[in-house]
Amino acid sequence: MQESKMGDALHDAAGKNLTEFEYLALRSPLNVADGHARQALTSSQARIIDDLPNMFAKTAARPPEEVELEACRAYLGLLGQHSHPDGAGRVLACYSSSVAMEIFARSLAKSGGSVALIHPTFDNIPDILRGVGLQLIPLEEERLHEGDLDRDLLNSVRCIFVTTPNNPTGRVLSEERLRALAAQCAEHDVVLALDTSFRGFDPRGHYDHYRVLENSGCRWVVIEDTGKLWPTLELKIGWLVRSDNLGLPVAKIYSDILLGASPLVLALVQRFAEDAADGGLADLHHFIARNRALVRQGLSGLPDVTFPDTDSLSSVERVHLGSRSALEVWSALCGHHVYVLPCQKFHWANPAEGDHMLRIALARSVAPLEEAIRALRAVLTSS
Ligand code: EGV
Repeated sequence: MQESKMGDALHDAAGKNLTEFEYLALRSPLNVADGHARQALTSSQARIIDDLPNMFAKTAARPPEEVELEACRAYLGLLGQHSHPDGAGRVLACYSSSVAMEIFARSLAKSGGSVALIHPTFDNIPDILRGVGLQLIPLEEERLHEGDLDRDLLNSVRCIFVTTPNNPTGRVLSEERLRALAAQCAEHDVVLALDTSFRGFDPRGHYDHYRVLENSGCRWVVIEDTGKLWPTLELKIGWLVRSDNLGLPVAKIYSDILLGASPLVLALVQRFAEDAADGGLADLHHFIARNRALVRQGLSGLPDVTFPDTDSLSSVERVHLGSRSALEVWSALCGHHVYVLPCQKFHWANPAEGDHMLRIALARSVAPLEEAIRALRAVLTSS
């Protein structure tokens, strides 16, 4: 009886997408599942939040396009993206990067076709792309970093979609590889789409992507996201940035969905970006590095437990469990009210590849992270 109940629960769990796993975690203080920032505000960030009523009044008195332009410049400037366009219609502010992605996907789907999508990656990307009727071809992360793509692949797709730094691996597309990839996309008239939602955490992703993209002459979009960096209770912006020659009706489809993002949220993003430029980003990098060390040390010495993403600077950390089942460990942890993310669904074309891995969120306050890791250690010791 007990065994079959457990079997049913695991069967139910196996059908969930990553975000559905994240929903389960939202009500627990020991939520290390989602990749959103949930650590405490720093003292300078808390001062910005204290100033919200004042910001509201000031922002209400300004032209919205000016608020939007300044927020975008502050954020993209912080991350080294100095050559970003800021002309009308080239940067579209959305409520979230998933909304930006949906708008891009719908504009691409109007004329059908296939997309080569990085594998593994967060599963709402394949779900959004498939949801508008596009066919997907997995592009192995390893393959992408090795060298040029197959001409046959480039001839068979309308778009190459790359998450950099990738989620969950943290792997960053180098400037040299981006330049070569953009040249190949230009040659084959393939749209190059980048999702850079995690770039804030990794200085290797702070070279000026827009200079490389603009110089390549390829058709491109970049989806930028402020939502992973700062604990702003889901007040965030996803920007859809595009090349002049994109040739897809993104602005039209944007108009179907949004009039615009909130100027108050844009002003908040600007203030957080300025604070980050003033030392906050370096502090955040130290904070994440410390939490990563805490996870690795907290699980050290356990037989067959390893950390596959040796060089990752991202705000998530994968743990390989050896022969242990990720779903069983996930389920045992739920019993301790600790929520992690099993990795199957990141491997959207071959979920079994994620059978023995968990993802731990690092953008959390130290005390709950330590408590979650103690529980994980106990579960792994007895399994
Ligand atoms: C992460 C979830 C969706 C996404 C979580 C994420 N958003 N499904 N629209 O933001 O790594 O946990 O990216």
